[in-house]
Amino acid sequence: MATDFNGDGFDDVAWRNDNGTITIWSGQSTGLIPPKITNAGSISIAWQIVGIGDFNGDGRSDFLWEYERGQIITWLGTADGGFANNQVNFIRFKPDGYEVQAVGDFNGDGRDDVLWRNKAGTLTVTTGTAVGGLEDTTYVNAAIPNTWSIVASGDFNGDGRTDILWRSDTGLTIDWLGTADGTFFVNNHPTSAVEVPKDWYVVSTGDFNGDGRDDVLWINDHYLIVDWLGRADGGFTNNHPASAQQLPTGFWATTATGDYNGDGFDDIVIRTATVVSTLNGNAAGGFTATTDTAVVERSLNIRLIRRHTLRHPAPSPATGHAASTPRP
Ligand SMILES: [Ca+2]
Ligand SMILES: [Ca+2]
Ligand SMILES: [Ca+2]
Ligand SMILES: [Ca+2]
Repeated sequence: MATDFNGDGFDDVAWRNDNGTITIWSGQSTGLIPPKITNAGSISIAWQIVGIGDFNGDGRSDFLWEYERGQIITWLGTADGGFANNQVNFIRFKPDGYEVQAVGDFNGDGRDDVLWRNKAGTLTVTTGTAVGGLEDTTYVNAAIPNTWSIVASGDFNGDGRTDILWRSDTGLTIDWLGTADGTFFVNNHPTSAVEVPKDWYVVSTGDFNGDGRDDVLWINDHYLIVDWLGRADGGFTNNHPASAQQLPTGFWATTATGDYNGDGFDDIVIRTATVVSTLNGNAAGGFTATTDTAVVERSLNIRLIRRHTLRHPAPSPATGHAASTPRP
């Protein structure tokens, strides 16, 4: 997920320490490393970041926070690499029983929105407002069975609206494309459905080959990464030949993607327990390892966004309207 907190055109990475402190590493022409560090504030760990996006549409990425009792606030990115607590403009409770699934500009109005899902599998969207708040919409789809999970989001077909990627328990992937109207998504099953072996997992998305369409980054049990390139029809081309790469011994996590060196190709941050480095995207949609590394404390956590698991054993009825049901 590309994140540019200070709006300078270079993507940045946010870290959070176990004590709640936020640190920003700012991208620059030389890349993310050596890190250009801003200490961006601290908040009790009773508050968790549940999403990152540009909710007020000013070109700077913002944090979406959730308190343990369900209050939701935003912090708006500022030009100096810090954040303005937006509690004065915006505080609300999350939709009852719902958890954040994805953040993106689903309707293409220039402000990021939040997609929520409840335990019954029902989706709803709140849309970003000019003051960095969230407005309820009338969009609610019928329940999607909990054998399906939303595993990623990105603008896969490059039309300016964020799309979402689903995966079933059996490994099938399908995307839903963002639309300008109030329904938010159209099921793109015909062009996007692919069965992927279950030892492969979606890590993240980013426009790794710089063609204006987001691509999907996969990893397998043996830490091999491969990307799929987004196509104009919302389907994907498996880019295994150009992108397959074995991650280094001791590899721990790769959750951040963005164009940290500003060359137009999204890059990947990878870390071991104590060392961070980047793989730089290239025109073929592959990745070029850099020799630059930075040391980090084990307690510094790049996986900021809590992943909710909404599975529960009883299958939900598949009664959705046809355009929004990801079933084959
Ligand atoms: Ca913003
Ligand atoms: Ca799209
Ligand atoms: Ca692309
Ligand atoms: Ca880059």
